[in-house]
Amino acid sequence: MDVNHKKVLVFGAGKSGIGAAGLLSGQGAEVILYDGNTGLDPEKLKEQLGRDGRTEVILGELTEPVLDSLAMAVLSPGVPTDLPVVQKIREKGADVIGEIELAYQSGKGDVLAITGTNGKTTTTSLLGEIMQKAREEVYVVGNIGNPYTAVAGEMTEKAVTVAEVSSFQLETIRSFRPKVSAILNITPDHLNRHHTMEAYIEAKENIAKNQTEEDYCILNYEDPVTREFGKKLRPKVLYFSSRHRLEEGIFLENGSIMIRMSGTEEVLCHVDELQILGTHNYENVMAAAGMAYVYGVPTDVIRAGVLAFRGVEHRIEYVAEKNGVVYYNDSKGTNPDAAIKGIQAMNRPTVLIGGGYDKDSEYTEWIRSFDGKVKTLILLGETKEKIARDARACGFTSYRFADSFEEAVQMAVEEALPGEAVLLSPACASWDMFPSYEVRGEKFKEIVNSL
Ligand code: UMA
Repeated sequence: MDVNHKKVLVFGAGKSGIGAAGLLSGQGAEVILYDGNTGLDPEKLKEQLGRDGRTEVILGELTEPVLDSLAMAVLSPGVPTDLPVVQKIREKGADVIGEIELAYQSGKGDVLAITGTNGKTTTTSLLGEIMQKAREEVYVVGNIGNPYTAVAGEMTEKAVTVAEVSSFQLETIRSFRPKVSAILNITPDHLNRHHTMEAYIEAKENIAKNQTEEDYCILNYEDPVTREFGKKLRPKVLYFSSRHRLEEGIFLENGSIMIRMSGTEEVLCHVDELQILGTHNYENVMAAAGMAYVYGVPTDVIRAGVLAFRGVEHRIEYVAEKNGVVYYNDSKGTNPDAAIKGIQAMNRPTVLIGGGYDKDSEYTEWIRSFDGKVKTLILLGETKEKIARDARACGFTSYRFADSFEEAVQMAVEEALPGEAVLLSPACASWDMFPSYEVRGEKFKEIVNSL
């Protein structure tokens, strides 16, 4: 849409909203930055908006005259699409899109996009590093923490955008069409927002909805949902597998990552050469490598990127060893499935810190994965009672409750003996206590480093 001289509402004054407001303002729109939280500081928001002094900031309620004046609304990822006020904006005839769609419409060049319940950030970072070795103009954006709208305005035709896209962001796309997409896996998450598993899967699968026969979609052969999805797709499909030798695709065989396509077979690397551990990470490597490969990056460049990659902050991150206890920060374990990977990576008795924002998750599989490794579970946040109930049902009673994050870490410090580990891997989002999992992880590291 040509937004010049049109009133556009940017819904949500977080990172995405600030990025979107700047982009729209540059395109001549009359921007209103809106946020439901009246506790925000309008002066600080104006500062964040920078050079643009024209954007109006509204906090709290939206009045009828404002609603009537809108030509378009751009939703931040965290804004549910079924909010009554969003419904109302639609009914009044304004175009409602998401921040990713706005950026896509405004950006240039090719997009390589990654979604999935777990592994998105690792795969996106790795693909970003590979692309930086292969191309001159590379942007790494999206759910990873850098809003796509913040850079869309500066792109040239040579740009390659590597985007991590969440189900929230994919719910509101319209023309977004990646040249190469990937769905890493789909397991239950964010069910309080999407309501049903079907709606969550549908949002994820949106990543490929505008792709054509010229494009590629990289899918996990070992995930029943994504394997099935590949059978009905318009774009070309390339599977990756950690368990099967594939006719065509990228797979793990005797510890080697193999690429097999168009009658040729190459060894990319051996997993012992990698700096990241665990089958879930080998899957992330295969997905990123597969994306780069079908995009035309030479195998030796992919190999160099993969071997140099050191992993992602807040993901089973080693923090420090204090008094013989090793501390790991897995704040990015924001759902039970991700947190299971955290436990699996532990090789010593572990004091685990869990609990947080309630996303309607089930915790029994996570508790079953403890496999005798978890000595004590320290619980906090909105979900603590619910997790304790699930733990009792699984016969695990070695848990304690903490009232604050600081208290939880302190309890873990007291419980852990030399030779043991403390792992922050909450299986829940951070939003009941922190603005993001990054802030939670930073806080953990700060406390541990000050011990
Ligand atoms: N808001 C309202 N009304 C609502 C909901 C939110 O006014 O009903 C306002 C809030 O008061 C707040 C603002 O919206 O001021 C926040 O918007 P946001 O939640 O979209 O946050 P951003 O800072 O824009 O961050 C978003 C993503 N956040 C979410 O999806 C919740 C970030 O992903 C992303 O990095 C960023 O855009 C840049 O693209 C974070 C995330 O937790 C890391 N993602 C989830 C996940 O990975 O599981 C999906």
